[in-house]
Order: sequence, then C-alpha cells, then structure tokens
Amino acid sequence: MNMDDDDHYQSGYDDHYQNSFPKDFGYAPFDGETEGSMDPLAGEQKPRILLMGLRRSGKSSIQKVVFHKMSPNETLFLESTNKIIKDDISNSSFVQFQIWDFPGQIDFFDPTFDSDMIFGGCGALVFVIDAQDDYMEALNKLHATVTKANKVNQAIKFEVFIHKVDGLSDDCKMETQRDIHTRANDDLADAGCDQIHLSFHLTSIYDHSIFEAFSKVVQKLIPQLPTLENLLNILISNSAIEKAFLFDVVSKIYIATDSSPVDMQSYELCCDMIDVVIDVSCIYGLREDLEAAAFDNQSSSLIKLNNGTILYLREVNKFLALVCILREDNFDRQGVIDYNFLCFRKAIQQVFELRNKALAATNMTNHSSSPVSTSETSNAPTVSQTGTIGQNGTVVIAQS
Ligand SMILES: Nc1nc2c(ncn2[C@@H]2O[C@H](COP(=O)(O)OP(=O)(O)OP(=O)(O)O)[C@@H](O)[C@H]2O)c(=O)[nH]1
Ligand SMILES: [Mg+2]
Repeated sequence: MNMDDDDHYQSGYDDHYQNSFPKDFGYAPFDGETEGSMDPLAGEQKPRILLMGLRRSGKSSIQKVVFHKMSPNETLFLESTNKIIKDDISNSSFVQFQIWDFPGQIDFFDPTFDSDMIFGGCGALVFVIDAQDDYMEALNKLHATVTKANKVNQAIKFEVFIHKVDGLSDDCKMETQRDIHTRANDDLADAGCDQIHLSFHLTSIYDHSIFEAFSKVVQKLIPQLPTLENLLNILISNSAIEKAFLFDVVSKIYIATDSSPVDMQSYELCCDMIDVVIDVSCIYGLREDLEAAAFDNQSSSLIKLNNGTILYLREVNKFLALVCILREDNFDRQGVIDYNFLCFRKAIQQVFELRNKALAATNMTNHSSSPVSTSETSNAPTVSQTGTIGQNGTVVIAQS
C-alpha cells in the first residue's frame, strides 16, 4: 500500500474508522417512526430489553459501550438520563430489538408510568446494580421492579447485572455475587414469588464481561437458538474445530456458540480478532469506495498464534461472522473445513429465509401488534446429526 501522503492517509483513516460500516450496517437512533418501513419487524413488534437500576449504576454506559462503540473512559462524561431513551437495534436479522434506557429515579407509583405499556412487550429486563456501592437500596428497587413487571408480563426474563466489578478482587466478586443472589431470592421467597427466576452476571464495561453478559441476554430472545447451536455443533464435530462462535459483527455479541463451555479468554480472543479484521479492512480496504463494507462477503481471516492455535473467521452474512478456534494440526485439511463452512452458511441462510417468509406472511395477514412471532420455530428446519436440513434442501456436512 502506498503511504506517501500522510495527511491523506490520516484523514482517510479517520473517515474510514468512523464509518467502519456502511450506514445501514450500524445502529440507527430510534426515531419512533419505523411503522410502514420495509422492515418486517418494524415498530412495536420488536422485543424490548429494558435497562433499569438506581442512578449512576451504569445503565447508559452499558448501552453506549455495547451498541455504540463508545470507549469505556468516555462514559465518565455521560449525563444522567432524565427520560426513557429508546434505541432501535436493527443491525441483524437475528438481533432485532429495542433497548429502553431508563432514568435511575423512575417511580412506578407515578400515575404517568404506564406499566402495562412498558412491561407488556418486554422480552428481558436488565437490572443493573453498582457493586462498588452499598447495594441494599438497589436490592429493594430490584424487588419492587421485578414483582411489578412480573404481574404485568410473566414472560419477561430477569437479568441482574452485578456491575462495575472491575474495582473488586476475585474473592470479593464471588462474595458479592453470592450475597446479592441470596438476598434477592430470599426477598422474592418472602413475598411468595418463588416462581420468578433471576439470572446473575458479573459485569464491567472495562473488559469483555459486559459483551458476554449481553450475549446471553440476547440469546434468550432468539427463538432459533437451538437450531443455530445444533448447526454449530455439527460443524465443529465434523471439522475438528475446538470452539465456534456466531458473532454479530457490529456489537461483538455472540448470538450462538456450540455446546462446549465458553471460556472468557477464547471469547476475548475472538472479539479481538473481529476488531483486527475490521481495522485492517478499514485501513487497507478499497478506499475509493468509502461505503464499501469493512465487512463483506469477501471477509475472511486466518490468524496463527504461537501456541499452535488458529483463529479462523469467515463471513456468514452481512451481519454475522463465524469465528472458530482450532489446533494448527487440524487445519491441514482446510478444504474440508471450508466445505463444511459453506454447508453451514447455506443452512443459516435457510433459517433466515424461513424466518423472513414467516414474518412477511404474519405481516400480510395480521397487522396487530403481537410480540415477535415465534411461529417460525415450528417451521424452522430441524437438524439431524447427519446435518440434513428439513425438507428445504439437504445439507450434508463432510466428515473431517
Ligand atoms: N468502574 C466502573 N465505572 C463504570 C462502569 N460502568 C459505568 N461506570 C461509571 O458509572 C457512572 C455512571 O454511569 P451512567 O451510565 O451515567 O449511569 P446510569 O445508570 O445511566 O445513571 P442515570 O442515567 O443517572 O440513571 C459513569 O461515571 C461511568 O463511567 C463500570 O463497569 N466500571
Ligand atoms: Mg443513564
């Protein structure tokens, strides 16, 4: 690459960096006017994730860091939120939802607080607790929030983020989690609400834990998750891959992984790989076409680590990338892996097609504001161990 013109290079880099993705790739701000657009999940129908918790617990920071690429240090300058901020996350066909960021001081007993409307279409409620602060008040608020929300909508998934754990030692993290877990569940049991299930996550915006936790929250809202996991399991077992993640490239949320346990280091490695690929692509990609995606159907990358491990990234569609971790010895037969990947990609496309067809059909026949249809799960291709996909075409994965 010719780097003779430093200024040009620099400004090109900045432009590119800031526009890492084509406009329709990023997350557009919610304008509340999505009805009537071509988006099959337009307007009310997108499931909602609510971010609640006391003031200064870190709600807006989480939303900005995960979905708007804000650097953690910049969150120091965020102002307190004084009204509900609705953010439409429409980057991927699988990850389509709205995030509602609430002000810390929201009062459920205020007559203007319409709990039916707010909790009605809600898929998940993320309650953020500042672990560096005294959390007794936060636990009271958590209890009040969860019981109120559960009365309105029993389908809500409750996710408690024990947040800002970057300031705590490992022992302290565990102790805090245990304490919060016990107290929150005891409060629910005392109130006779044992049926409410809370999931707990230790999070911080200063490492990958917040992305990991959000991945798990989002995965619970994806009806096709079992199909995706099944496809990943088939792919890795037939290709001698150790671990595979299906990533939403913009947010670095993984929307599915195979069923082997996730270790944080592997996830971080894969996140870092996506950053490297996007950055290199921004710098060295075709500059004359700034709108060209830093991530497109040509995107693929292979990184060899000095411990005999390989990271392998392939584009699955406009929004999704498959990132695999495998041993170098097993990469000898790259042809088989690549063939299997193509089968995997085809299967994913079929899942998308079915989903879009089901949504389009629902939209044609029904304009009511029912929550996102899960009817496609019944139509979704079923995957058997041989890798055959339903009646919509056969995908046979080769044995490595
Ligand atoms: N150490 C640490 N600080 C954090 C973390 N997340 C957020 N913060 C800081 O917490 C402060 C409050 O963050 P906000 O995101 O504004 O909190 P909020 O919950 O939206 O507050 P309100 O809008 O007033 O309800 C900011 O100074 C952030 O930098 C974290 O993971 N670790
Ligand atoms: Mg805020």
